[in-house]
Amino acid sequence: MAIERTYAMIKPDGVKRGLTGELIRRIEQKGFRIVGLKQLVISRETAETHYGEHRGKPFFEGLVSFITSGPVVAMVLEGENAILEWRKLMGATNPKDAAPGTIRGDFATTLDENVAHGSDAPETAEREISIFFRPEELL
Ligand code: FUP
Repeated sequence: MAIERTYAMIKPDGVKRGLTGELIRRIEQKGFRIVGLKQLVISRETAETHYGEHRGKPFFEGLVSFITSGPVVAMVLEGENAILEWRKLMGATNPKDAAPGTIRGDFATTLDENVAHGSDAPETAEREISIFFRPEELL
C-alpha cells in the first residue's frame, strides 16, 4: 500500500451551505492526515487551469463560473491510497449515482454543484496540489 497525497476541495456550494465542518470531520474520522488547508476564492485564471481538461466542453463556462462564485476550502490529504479513498468518501460525480453514506450521496443534488472535488490520479493530484499550494504550505 502506497502513501499518497491528493488534492481535495470543498466547492462553493458546500462552503455556502455550512458543510465545511462536517466534511472535515469525515476526513479526520477516516484517518487522513491534513497536510494543507486554506480557504480562498479561486481566480478565473486558476479555475481555467484547474479544469483545463474540460476546456471546450459545453459545461466548461458554467463550471468555471461556479467554482469562482464564492470561497472554497482547499486541502491536501495524505494517507494510504489517499486518491481513491477520498473519491470513495465523496461518492460518484453525479449525485444521482452517489450512494448514501458518501458526501455526494448525503449532501449533493445536482451534477454541477456536487459539494466536493478530488484528484482522479497521481499525476492529477501532483498537478492540482501545485496549482493551489506552495511547497512551504504543506506540513
Ligand atoms: P470529478 O473528477 O468527479 O470532479 O468529475 P469530472 O472531472 O468528470 O467533472 C468535473 C466537474 O464538472 C464535476 F464536478 C461536475 C462538472 N460536470 C458538469 O457540470 N457537467 C458534466 O456533464 C460533467 C461534469
